Amino acid sequence: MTEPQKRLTALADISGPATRPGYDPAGHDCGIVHLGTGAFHRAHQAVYTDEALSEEGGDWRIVGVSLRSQAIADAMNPQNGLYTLIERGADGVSGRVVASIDRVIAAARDGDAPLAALARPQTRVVTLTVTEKAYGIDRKAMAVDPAHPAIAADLASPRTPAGAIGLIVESLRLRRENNSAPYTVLCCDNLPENGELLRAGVIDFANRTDPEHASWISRNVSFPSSMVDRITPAPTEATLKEAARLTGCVDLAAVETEPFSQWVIEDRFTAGRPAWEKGGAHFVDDVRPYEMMKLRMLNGAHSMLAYTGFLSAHACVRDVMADDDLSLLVDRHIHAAQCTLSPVSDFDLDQYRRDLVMRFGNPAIAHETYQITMDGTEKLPQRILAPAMETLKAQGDLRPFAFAVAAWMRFCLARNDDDSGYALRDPRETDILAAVAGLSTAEDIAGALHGLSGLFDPVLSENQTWRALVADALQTMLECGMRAAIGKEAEFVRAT
Ligand code: CS2
Repeated sequence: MTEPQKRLTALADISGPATRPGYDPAGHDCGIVHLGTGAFHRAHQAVYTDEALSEEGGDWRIVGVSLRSQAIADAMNPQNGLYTLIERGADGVSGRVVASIDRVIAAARDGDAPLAALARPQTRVVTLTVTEKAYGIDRKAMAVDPAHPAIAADLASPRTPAGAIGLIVESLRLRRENNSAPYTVLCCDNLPENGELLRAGVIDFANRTDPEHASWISRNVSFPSSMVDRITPAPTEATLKEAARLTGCVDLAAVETEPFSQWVIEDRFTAGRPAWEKGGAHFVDDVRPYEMMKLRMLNGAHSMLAYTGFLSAHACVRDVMADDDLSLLVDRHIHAAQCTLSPVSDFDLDQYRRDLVMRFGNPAIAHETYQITMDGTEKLPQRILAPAMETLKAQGDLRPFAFAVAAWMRFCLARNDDDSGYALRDPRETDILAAVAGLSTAEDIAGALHGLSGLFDPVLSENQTWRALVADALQTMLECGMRAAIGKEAEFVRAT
């Protein structure tokens, strides 16, 4: 195939097998502002919105806002927001062009454009995928962390905010001033009770600057929770090449993902919403059982396999699953997580577990283990530590969770078994490296990391059984190397 030259700028440009949306984008105004227009949003919420627009129409196109990156705006705006969604399944590849995003604002250079988009009366829903660490909410206190860089900056100048919470608070104030009804705020990050959490952060932030506004928000703004799921690796050259084949155009904003997709949402929208159910979204009264299932079974196993897999030279999740010993430990972890859950109505958890193993093993998806290792301190509490604490309470088997935590601790040393180094990429990187500096024994390292402020609940960190299991697993990892430690752990599982 000759390489295409023309950039994707209009649906009429498409000359390949990619399918097109069933609507004319120009006929629909924007009704959603999305904060965090990365690959995940383009593989998930934007696709549900595309389906809703195709099936039901409505003024529901999306204005994307990138809080940090300018690259996404630079890739998408010259394409009028169009991009290719590539689905890679075990039995083939398919592509479609998505037209639900109108444009992307790069907050770092576009002045007050984010506030203007949020304050626009036509904006009726604000969705977010900004990653766990971007909120700056102390999850134990259910309040903002005034030391978080974005929170500190926005508390100092609340009228010119740059962070997610500051933008929401100020734009809601502008809307009140202009007599526009509030929008609904829908958090789509992998956090437990994400709507409730964001609500608490927004109200606490507002309280610190304008208590009357805080009380108005608490009375008038709805923050439903939602659970999102779709495995989406970072796009690569191969993604762009495949998009060129599918569209006959150059597409610098293409994303690739698995065929599976899930979105469970609490149906509390005060200013209307797109017909996301047309794209398969599931509306429920209480999202908690679904999010717990996903955070503990999928994301928990993901974190465990990322630390063990990365440190045993498995670049991708599919390579982990092709390693018999490690895939056995992944399945053990998923099962241990499942044991902490109450039944989820209309849902077969055993089937979910089998599906997860298949999804992780998808040979067509190159999902890097290193990508998942990022931000461990933000992910561990809800993914691994919460189910570990419940297992402790129920006197269940703590070993799978201790093994996962030991692997994270081994990763915190920032060096492979061959002594080559890598970046931790964790917001608490400095604390972590300072805590483990100069330590060499498993007991000392585990002791230091258990002592990181606010990370481990004392119920767990002061439990001797737990501490011994973590230290033993870490000891084997340090003494024998990660791959051999995996082998020994798998041998233990097979023997019991
Ligand atoms: C992953 C998630 O990077 C990670 O931490 O566990 O991004 C995961 O791929 C998604 O939640 C799947 O829906």
